[in-house]
Amino acid sequence: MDYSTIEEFENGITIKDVKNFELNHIFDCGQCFRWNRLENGNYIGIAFGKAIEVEKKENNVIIYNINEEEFNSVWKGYFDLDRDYEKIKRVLSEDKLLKKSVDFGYGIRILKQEPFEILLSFIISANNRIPMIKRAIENISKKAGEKLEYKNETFYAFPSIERLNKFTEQDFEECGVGFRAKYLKDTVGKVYRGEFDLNNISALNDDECHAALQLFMGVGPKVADCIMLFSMGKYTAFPVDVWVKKAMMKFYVAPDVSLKKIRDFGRDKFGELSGFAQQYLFYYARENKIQV
Ligand code: 8HG
Repeated sequence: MDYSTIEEFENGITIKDVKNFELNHIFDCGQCFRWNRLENGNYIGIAFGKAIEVEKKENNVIIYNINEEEFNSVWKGYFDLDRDYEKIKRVLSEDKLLKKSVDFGYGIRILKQEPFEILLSFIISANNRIPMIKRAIENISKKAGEKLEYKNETFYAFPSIERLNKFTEQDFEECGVGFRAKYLKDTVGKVYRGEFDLNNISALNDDECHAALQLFMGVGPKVADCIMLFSMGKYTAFPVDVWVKKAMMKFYVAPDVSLKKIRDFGRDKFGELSGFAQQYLFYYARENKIQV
């Protein structure tokens, strides 16, 4: 467990003595698209139908707009606070090549996000850039999501399956998703009609889950890895995008190795901790714009 106690106050909670928790590492490491930094360094994000604000003050983390009960039922799991990241970092740092990335992103935690939102978000992510992905998800939420008020500002929750099932391909296109509109339309329909059940997929073992996710249109091995890692708690996932490929080439493998081989290599090397290793590598490579 990476904190000591919770204290509730009028419009939020304080998590005391938090370890391995840095706002920019968590929210800017590529795993989420609905968190934005404010000028004072706090972040505001939308998840689970709420707008919440997070502040780090010395060793405490303050979450505004939730109470202790909501923390226990939703946010503790979302921030993966029951996990000891010290231990993960210790094991991964035994690899001197990986240690550099772990030291760089020492406050990363893997968020446990909502499967339906993450499924659509990472379909949008394919061959896309993070600012564009964020904008498209924001547009989709504005178009069909529930209005949320926080600090006299309006935010929009990610839309429900029912609301999104009413979207035409053109509705998606208007949100800036490009050629992925037809994949999104098809995917929402499959989930809405119950042809594909995300709870069932999530209950499969890691390899079966990875295969099952790829039955959705627009989901290949990389996107499936992201979905299972960021929303289903499956940590043998090892998503290989351009940045992870560069990092792996820099540290471990030859330039002509295929994405599939890089994935296999990473999973063999990092085992149950593959997903974590991948996140430290992604953040390090992208923030430092590494070249190989
Ligand atoms: O966290 C991520 N890990 C990996 N491996 N790839 C990611 C993450 N987040 C993210 O957006 N991507 C992909 O990288 C999506 C898109 O193809 C590209 C944007 O930099």
